[in-house]
Amino acid sequence: MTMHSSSETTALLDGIRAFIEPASLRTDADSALLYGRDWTRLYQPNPLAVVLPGTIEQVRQLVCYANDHRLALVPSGGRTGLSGAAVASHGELVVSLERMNRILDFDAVDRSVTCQAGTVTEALQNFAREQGLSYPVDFASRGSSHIGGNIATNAGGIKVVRYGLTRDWVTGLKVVTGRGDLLDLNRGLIKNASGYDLRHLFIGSEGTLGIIVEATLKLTRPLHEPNVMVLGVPDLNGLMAIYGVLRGALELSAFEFFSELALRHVLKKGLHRPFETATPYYVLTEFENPAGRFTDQALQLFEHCTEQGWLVDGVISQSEQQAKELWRLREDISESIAEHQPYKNDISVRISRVPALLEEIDHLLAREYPNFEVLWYGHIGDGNLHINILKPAEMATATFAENCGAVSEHLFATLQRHGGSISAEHGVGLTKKPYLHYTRDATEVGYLRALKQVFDPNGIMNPGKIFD
Ligand code: S2G
Ligand code: ZN
Repeated sequence: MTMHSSSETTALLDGIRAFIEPASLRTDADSALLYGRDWTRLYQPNPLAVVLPGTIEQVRQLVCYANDHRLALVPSGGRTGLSGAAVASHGELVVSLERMNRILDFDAVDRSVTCQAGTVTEALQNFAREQGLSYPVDFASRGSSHIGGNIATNAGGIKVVRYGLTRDWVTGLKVVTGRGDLLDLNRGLIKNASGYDLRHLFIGSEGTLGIIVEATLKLTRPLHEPNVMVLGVPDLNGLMAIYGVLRGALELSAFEFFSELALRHVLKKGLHRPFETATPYYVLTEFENPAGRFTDQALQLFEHCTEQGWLVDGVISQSEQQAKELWRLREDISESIAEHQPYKNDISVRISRVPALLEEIDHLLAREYPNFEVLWYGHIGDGNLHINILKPAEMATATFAENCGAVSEHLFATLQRHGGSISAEHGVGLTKKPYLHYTRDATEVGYLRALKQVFDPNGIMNPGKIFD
């Protein structure tokens, strides 16, 4: 896909105006900046224009038009992504689903909700709560992210240890393929053994196979009186030992960790320490505790882990308000460091490999990043680490990205030895594309390309994302 001359641009836009109302086609600079990028700040947004379809039929017309004119499309949700998958920097047409944001159907017997792709995640969570149920996939960007984008990246977040990922909650999907065909996949069925399940191809496809326009999602019962514990951990060795003890006795819904360095950035924003002691690492865990039935057990486990030297201090929430405040120590990390333009790693290994991996990369990062501030945090309970290197204020972004990219080669080679993934939940997009081979071998990438050819034969769907 190439950039367009001004006469080509005029002709292309006039063609779109034939089936999209003027107010839903934006060519102004502010819209280009707002809709032309996600939360990454490594790429200069430069879309041809931004179009906001209101119906599935308009989405289909856009895809057919794009095929006829070999016009690249970048599907756009809440643009909270961190790998550049929603970046339009080469004259692509951004297709924003934000106008298609309605909840269309709910069935209490099925415990199922159908919504348009542009539904904000938090709006769906609130709707489920109003029905006495829960949509349990949760993360800090819930107020901005769209369900369509959550599905396109198979979003994970903070409750994966109990509820799994977005993939586990999608029971139906309507997509417009890169050919312009509308597929109505699985239609909310629990069982459907009628051949390949194409739904699961689109989940995590990052807009490269087609555009998700509607989703049917399962709901579940809400957590009963969850309690939050934050534990002070002296070293990485104890982390997974604590996890093993707690998960064996309590119904955990979260097992997160973060370093003292990460905590200090959150504290700068006005939050308070969970307890007096400052420790190198912290665990934040959440467990169901109806009527305080498990409080004594949790305290006994706390004592046991303390006797083993795995933790040195801790606090258990005494109220819903305190639980929320403790969660902010973990959830506010990302926002509190954004000003430092962090180079983000989002890696995963099997849980059993976490201790060995932590040991190896701790040494690697200390050796390779002696002068950079490295923050550790993430969903350690499902094997997912977020390692963020903060850009020194005086260092140019390009120089910093080059330095970190070089270290990433070492990090991903280590990860490969542990059978891990270079991207646990943030997707590949643009930022992790150069490193895909550490996780998917050439044969497998060949199959990915073959599938892309089936669904998007003219290569108009989000070209350049995941692989070239
Ligand atoms: C998290 C949010 C994005 C980031 O905090 O779990 O997935 O900054 C992240 O890494
Ligand atoms: Zn995360």
